[in-house]
Amino acid sequence: MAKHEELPIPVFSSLEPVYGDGVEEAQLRFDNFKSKFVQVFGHAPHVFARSPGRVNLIGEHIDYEGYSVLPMAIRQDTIVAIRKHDEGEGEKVLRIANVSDKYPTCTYPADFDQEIDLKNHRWGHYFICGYKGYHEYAKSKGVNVGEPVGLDILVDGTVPTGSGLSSSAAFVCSSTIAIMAAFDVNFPKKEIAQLTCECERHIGTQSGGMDQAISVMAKSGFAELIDFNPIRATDVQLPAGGTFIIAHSLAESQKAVTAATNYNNRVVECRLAAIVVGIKLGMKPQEAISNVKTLSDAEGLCISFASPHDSSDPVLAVKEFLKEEPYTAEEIEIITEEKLTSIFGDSQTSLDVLRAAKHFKLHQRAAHVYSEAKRVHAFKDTVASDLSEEDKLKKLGDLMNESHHSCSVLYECSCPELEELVHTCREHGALGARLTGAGWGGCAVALVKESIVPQFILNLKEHFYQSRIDKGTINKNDLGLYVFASKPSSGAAIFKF
Ligand code: NG1
Ligand code: MG
Repeated sequence: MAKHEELPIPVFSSLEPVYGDGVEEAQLRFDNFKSKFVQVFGHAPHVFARSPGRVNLIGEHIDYEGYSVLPMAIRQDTIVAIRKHDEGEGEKVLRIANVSDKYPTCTYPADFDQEIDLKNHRWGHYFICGYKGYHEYAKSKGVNVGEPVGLDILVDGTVPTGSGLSSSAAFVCSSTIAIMAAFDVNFPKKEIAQLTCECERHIGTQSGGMDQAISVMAKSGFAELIDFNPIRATDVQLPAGGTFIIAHSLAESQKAVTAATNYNNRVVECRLAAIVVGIKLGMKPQEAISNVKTLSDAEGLCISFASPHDSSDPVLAVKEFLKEEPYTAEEIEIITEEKLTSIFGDSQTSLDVLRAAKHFKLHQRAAHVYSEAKRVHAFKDTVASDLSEEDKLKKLGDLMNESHHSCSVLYECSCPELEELVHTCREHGALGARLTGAGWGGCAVALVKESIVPQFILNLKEHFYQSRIDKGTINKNDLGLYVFASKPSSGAAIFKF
């Protein structure tokens, strides 16, 4: 039998296989969605695609450094309906409408081939990522996409935005898959995961591939260990006695807007740390700049350069080769013998980072990445171990707490609201709690014993959310959107009804 990731995106003629218990609610949503499409565009859509958000259980900010991560899909998703115009029909434009009034209809020419205008952020840009991605991919495979034709598109997303649950990947993946389905092509999931990861970078964040990989390849009932280069997913069956609770800190992180100082800044710092480690291990600066792209590349060097009495442990290499005080650009340039602006000359988003950065915390960022990469494997090994369920859950919780500490102190991607939330979770019985996703706002994920779930959620409501309800930050009736238990859900799908 072909491996899961080698299979194309499944095509279904009913909602049942994807939505399971929630099928009635999903049916209602799709019925309204279809009517809305007809109301907006005057025709029925040809095809639908869906792709879910995700919660990352452990392995934060290491996917772009080449290390494995361990997320699971959540039931919240983005659905996209599409109708491809016949040749010669109407204007050759992409009209992208949303069921929510928050998102005004966006229009782009069907032959859109310039870079996305990052200075003017528009929600439709995420669809365009998928559109560009599909065309780039088709070109590389020699698929003829024919003359540009108009597309009518309607979108409905239930993954909360700016929450670290990857609404962006849900949108980009469902768009890409819907476009492919409209053009009658389908590829193996692992290729779509790679493609969508690359095409989301058009939005200006130098993301790793975790979100798209899990969104495309998730299987109901399992978390997945995702490896990169090449992308691969291995099922991880979580212990039955534990539940993951997702809770929003109510601080929204606008990654597309803050990329230069937050997300992309860390990507640049990791790259610099990797180059410096490479040079300290004996590589010529030019050689390190050309070949050492990630901290996992640098770890590979630690192994091959280490003499018998040296350790090849990258955590020790960080201690030995990277000073704890932040580096100035000039200090790094003495080591690299090249201007940072020329090292990153081919990437505008990295140049934006260099312009905004005061200094570079190479030691701390690398120490986080290497220790977090180990925690992912410890998590997976714990799940598979023969510890008692009680001990397993405790160990998983400890690893989540350690991960949060590292994100907060070494990677500095937390924020006061997330700190308060994580502490509140632990005070009320969570075995472990951590920020999830990029951070700087968004959600925390807590591991809680199944038996205390209802009480735990009540406690969070009382001790974290009530004061925010009183202040009017959120509406009491919306609480279910901000704190909920989550089971591992299924991945991307195409629907043809
Ligand atoms: P979110 O939380 O969706 O912004 C981001 C990246 C991931 C990963 C995490 C941190 C994108 C699309 N996703 O996720 O690849 O690096 O942060 O672990 O940028
Ligand atoms: Mg995102």
